[in-house]
Amino acid sequence: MLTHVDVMPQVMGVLNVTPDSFSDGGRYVTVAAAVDRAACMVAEGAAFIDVGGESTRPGAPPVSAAEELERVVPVLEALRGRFPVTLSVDTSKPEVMVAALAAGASLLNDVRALCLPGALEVAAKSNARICLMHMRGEPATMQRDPHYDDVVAEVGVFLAERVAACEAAGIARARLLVDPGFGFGKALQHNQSLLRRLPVLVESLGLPILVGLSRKSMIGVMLGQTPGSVASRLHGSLALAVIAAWQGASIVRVHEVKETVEVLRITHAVRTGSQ
Ligand code: 7PJ
Repeated sequence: MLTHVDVMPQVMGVLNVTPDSFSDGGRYVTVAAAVDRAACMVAEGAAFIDVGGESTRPGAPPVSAAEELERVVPVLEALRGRFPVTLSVDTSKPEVMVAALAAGASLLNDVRALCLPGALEVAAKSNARICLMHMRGEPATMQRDPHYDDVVAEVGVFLAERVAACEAAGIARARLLVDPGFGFGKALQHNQSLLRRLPVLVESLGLPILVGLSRKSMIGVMLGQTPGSVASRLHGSLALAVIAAWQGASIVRVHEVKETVEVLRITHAVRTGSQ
């Protein structure tokens, strides 16, 4: 039987179209530049392009739906049909979901797991795939001393509840992905526990797991880097991608596609004894 473990994880390339995103803010703000960046990520092996117009970095200010729409819709329209990839939109707002679906997105990647009013209904009316992510709190305050008694159990219960809510709304399980939400209301020890015990979530939820670890501050913490310096997080990001793949993640969301594809190919070859 072919299980998720026998398949090499797919890579989702991050395409931020926010002027304020913490790691590559402002670089891909024009549509042409965003298309070029997407073309590069596709050539490097990305199976998904995740277009995001709301920065969810810790402390980021909220963005209006109008502003988010203005950022993501032209980029999705320009990418639609152009590359053999799944276009994803990183949003929580139902209005943005509707417009993004119309503009060519076929994956709704929601860090708020369809919790905003109306989001579940929009998702149910579409045929899109959906990524349900766990977040504790809101970006503005989520990193202020987060507490869990058992982070893996609590994240698992939350995700199972959101999966159940989706199924109750008529969304087939086959459309769902789940994500423990690394760095979203989690201290280093929580992120480490989630990664160390990822197989528990793989088993208990029985759905493909997407992980976002690329350039996250947990790397800076473990390496003792100055807060805010993201330039030298590549090797840490790759180490975490390898661990996540080994632990059963199905999709890895990253900024550096080429390097990630290489380390995932090696991980997969060792894991399965193939070439
Ligand atoms: C994630 C995300 C993540 C999913 C961001 C960043 C912050 N979506 N959107 N999972 N992170 N599904 O890229 O560091 O971890 S935005």
